[in-house]
Amino acid sequence: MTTTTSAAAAGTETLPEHVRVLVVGAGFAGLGMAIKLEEAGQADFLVVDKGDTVGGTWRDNTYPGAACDVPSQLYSFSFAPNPTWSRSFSPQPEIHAYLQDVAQRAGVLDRFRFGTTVQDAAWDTEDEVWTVVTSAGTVTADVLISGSGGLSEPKDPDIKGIDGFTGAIFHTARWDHDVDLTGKRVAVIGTGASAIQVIPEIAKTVAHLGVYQRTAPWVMPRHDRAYTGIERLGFRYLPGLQKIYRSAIYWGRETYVPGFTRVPKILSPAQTMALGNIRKGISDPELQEKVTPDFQIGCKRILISNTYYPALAQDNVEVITDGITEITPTGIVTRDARTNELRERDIDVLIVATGFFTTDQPIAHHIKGREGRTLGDVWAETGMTSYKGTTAAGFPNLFQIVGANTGLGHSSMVFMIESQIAYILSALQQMGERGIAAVEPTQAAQAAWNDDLQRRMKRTVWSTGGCASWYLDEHGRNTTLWPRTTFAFRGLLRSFDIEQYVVTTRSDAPTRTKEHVA
Ligand code: N01
Repeated sequence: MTTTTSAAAAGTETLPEHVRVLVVGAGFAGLGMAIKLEEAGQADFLVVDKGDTVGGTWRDNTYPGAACDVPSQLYSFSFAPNPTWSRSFSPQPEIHAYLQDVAQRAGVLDRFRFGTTVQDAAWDTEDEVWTVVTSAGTVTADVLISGSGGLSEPKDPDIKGIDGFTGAIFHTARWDHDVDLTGKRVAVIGTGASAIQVIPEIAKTVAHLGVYQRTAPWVMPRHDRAYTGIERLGFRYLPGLQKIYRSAIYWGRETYVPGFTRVPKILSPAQTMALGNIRKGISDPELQEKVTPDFQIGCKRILISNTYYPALAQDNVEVITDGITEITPTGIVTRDARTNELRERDIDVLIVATGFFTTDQPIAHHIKGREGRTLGDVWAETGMTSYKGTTAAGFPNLFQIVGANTGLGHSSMVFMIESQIAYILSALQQMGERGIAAVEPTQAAQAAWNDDLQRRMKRTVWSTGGCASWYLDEHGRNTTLWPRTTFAFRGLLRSFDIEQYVVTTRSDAPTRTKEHVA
């Protein structure tokens, strides 16, 4: 094995030869992991990220109107409350600033390497380390933690002619701030969470906005407001106050779980409220009908906005539901489903709000396990699967934060992330105490975990609600969402269940023994 060089001691921009723990990604997951490693006295870690600051998706998504649709009292680290949130639902710049501030205060940034992209990671069965090739050099690590998440790689639509478009074109997650949209003819493809935030903002200044809607989303009112001066004083000087807000939001959101997972009828009042939101924002019956979804609420992510429908009702905005057949160098061609007639609309700027690679995480294609196959190869056969959303059979000492079936439609991903961090820390602690070189879940444990998940999926609204969504993979399996309460997830990941793992022990002697602890 290569000699261990403490990354903590390195403190330079070059990569050390070896670290105990390499973390990929500096979003909520990677940053939270780094802070908790530091707190646990496991300082020999390195975090690499392709961007130039911490923040992950909150660094990359800078489109106008970007904001969180989970209140920040809950969508923040439990160990780092922020008394300065300006509103109940924070805008993206505040969340990004919060993460930068948390990182600064934790004193961990000396072990972050920005502008460093992971190109390939392969498990070395002989030395029992990950060999990770990055754009800044190669590093080996005993443990590899992927915190790259499901929203890191934007997905462009595969539409004929799109590459030949000669105007400005960009994805919402890679907003081009150099393009001035004032007075321009702009098209937005997609009507998901990102689109409904950006549309009201740009509709204010563009000459014409074409909203290309393939599926109408359910959009509920957004109960967003600025915090009062008294509340902000309270957050600063009454430490318990933020905890009370956080708990109230947390438990309020947990009450949605049975509606999503067992009895979708419970969501009917939400559907009525969303229909009311359409009628409040749009008076034209034809437009109301166009934007009314034809599936059960909850089947796709429920969106929240008070400004989306009024924006669609503006004179300079057109909702286009005809399917796109082609993009020409200067416009978008659609086909009228009834008359079969083609129509081209000229545009200056094309904004794609078409989401991310969620069921086929790009990093999986760069991680090679014990048998030399990538996680992506394995998932191509099995769908995205893992044990507890965190570890994978055949991939020793690989931990994924926000892995398979850890996503939420109703609450804060930061809660799930902190649950996984605790599990990983417990694993590292047990590995250290017992002289364990490598752990990987047994095939049986992983299969049982996934069978249980898929059995639970059958009656969820995500499977029965009559929609196609990014929650489902190409085989129709839901490999993205967690179908239980978030506290159940936390309980299951409270401590590392080593009996479900194949363990390679490391003795002082050079020989190592493989044992199945169960
Ligand atoms: O992406 P999406 P997003 N032709 O996949 C359409 C998080 N997020 O970036 O529904 C035409 O939801 C597609 O149509 P359809 C959050 O987790 C959070 O908006 O598939 N249209 C859909 O309308 C969210 O769920 C916040 O028929 C095409 C849209 O593009 C996730 O990010 C804010 C198409 C994609 O919607 C992703 O949201 C923003 C094609 N070829 C985002 N391909 C918070 O506030 C796709 N579409 C926390």
